[in-house]
Amino acid sequence: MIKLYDSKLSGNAWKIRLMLNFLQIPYVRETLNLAEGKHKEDAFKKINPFARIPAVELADGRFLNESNAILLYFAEGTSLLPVDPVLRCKINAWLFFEQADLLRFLAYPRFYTMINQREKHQDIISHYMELGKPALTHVDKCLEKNTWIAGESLSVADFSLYPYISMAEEGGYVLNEWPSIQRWLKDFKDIPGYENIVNA
Ligand SMILES: N[C@@H](CCC(=O)N[C@@H](CS)C(=O)NCC(=O)O)C(=O)O
Repeated sequence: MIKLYDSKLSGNAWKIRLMLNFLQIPYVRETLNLAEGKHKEDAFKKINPFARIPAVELADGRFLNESNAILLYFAEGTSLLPVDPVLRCKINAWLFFEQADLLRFLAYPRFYTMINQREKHQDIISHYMELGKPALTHVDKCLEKNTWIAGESLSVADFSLYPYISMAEEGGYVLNEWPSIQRWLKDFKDIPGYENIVNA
């Protein structure tokens, strides 16, 4: 059985649960409390040398890490990842964009809000939001033309971008500014196996 190492409120880990559910791949969870710091210990670094979640342990005992790399692993051979190299390149481009241009700028304002340190980190939050807004506008423009992030089919790119965009308002973004993103967020919630980040 596949084991997913996650934490309760991690959007990066939510990406993996959404895809495993969609693909109906059974898995068990080991949910870490990141505040306890177990992920920084040597034992966990054998699971993920980057000392972060998410990580996956395969049935044969090998490990996968980095959320988008994990998504690609599970999507291989499914409708979420086409065989054509140009279409794959288009999807991969979105995965790189998510890591470089979106993740940090959406996740940190939310994180500082969650740990009640918004005031302390106001400068970095404003800076990140200045960088995050044009990236969201880029996503919105693309979704004006396409049903899904990488075209007319649901793909790995949707699973990568959905969690942090859907939670952006928790960090102070106002998603009304991006109507096509709002339409896509609604559509994504209807995919098979969808579950909220906290499903309890
Ligand atoms: N680029 C990584 C980022 C993973 C990441 O930032 N994970 C966070 C939780 S969402 C974490 O484990 N943070 C703990 C730490 O950095 O100490 C990915 O996409 O998987």
